Amino acid sequence: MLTQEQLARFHDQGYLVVEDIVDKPLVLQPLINEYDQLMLSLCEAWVAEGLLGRDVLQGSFASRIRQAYAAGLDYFQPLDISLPPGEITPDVPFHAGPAVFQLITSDSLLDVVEQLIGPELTSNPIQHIRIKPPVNELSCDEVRAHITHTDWHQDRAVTLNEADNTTMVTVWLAISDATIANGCLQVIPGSHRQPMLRHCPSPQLSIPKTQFNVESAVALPVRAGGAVLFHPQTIHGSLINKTDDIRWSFDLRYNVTGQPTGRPMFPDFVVRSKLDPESVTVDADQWRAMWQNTRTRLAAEKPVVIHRWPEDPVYCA
Ligand SMILES: O=C(O)CCC(=O)C(=O)O
Ligand SMILES: [Fe+2]
Repeated sequence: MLTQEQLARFHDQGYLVVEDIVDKPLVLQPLINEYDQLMLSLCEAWVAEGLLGRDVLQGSFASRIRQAYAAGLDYFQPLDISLPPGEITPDVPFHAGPAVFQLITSDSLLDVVEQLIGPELTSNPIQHIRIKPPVNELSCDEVRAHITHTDWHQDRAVTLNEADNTTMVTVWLAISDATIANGCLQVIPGSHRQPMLRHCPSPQLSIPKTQFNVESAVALPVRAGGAVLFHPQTIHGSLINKTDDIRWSFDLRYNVTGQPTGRPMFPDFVVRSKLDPESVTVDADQWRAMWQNTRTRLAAEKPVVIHRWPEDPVYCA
């Protein structure tokens, strides 16, 4: 639970670092184990196809990630906890496993989120895994925000405009210790007080640095099992991973139940409710089925659009 002082700091600054927000043996370790198995099976398939050498099967989780990246294999989408934007195929991989469900619905985490936005809580479908290899192993044209550093943006801008007034919070959870050296999050304190700024769509969704005072940025190291919580208008990004190990985080979001999620084509679900406790989804299989059904439906529909920002050659120059 947060102290009054922490709550006041969140509302004043637009962010808060909370160490040990989830239980290590009960929540973090099962998650790490689940991903270890998943990455091993991906690598086994790639070995069988001749895309990776057998030695990858002896290595660690981190070395498998790095070897997959080096071989040009996409480890990201099969590990991600969302469908991708754009064209959805009936077999596009994603991961909605039981340990991830346990994380999203973890009581200690929801207790904190409840203190920030109240007891009617929905898991917002804008949620990702980010496993960042060392920058010196990335190809020089790598721009993807789930692989390299993330440019400055507000999370409000990754929703459709239906959610412009939705009360929501982002929970950025460190799975490995996040440090200044390996690419922790950085924020602009107090920036949640301004409205959403215009964003540019490429090479990553971002706010031009001319639009805010980048000098006031604060880097937010946090240990594994801890989180950075922030407001949807807080300007943030992440640093480059300058170490020789991976940097691993999840970003989850919650909104007040009944308000638009900003990604209506993807499934949300109630994680906590005082008004209607029966409405809470408690079954991990049911949650996975929601995503599977969504994939089937979207495979027959137009490509998924996740933001509203056109390229503007003057503003975005
Ligand atoms: O981890 C990162 O690189 C950035 C994550 C982010 O933008 C978010 O959690 O909203
Ligand atoms: Fe973000």
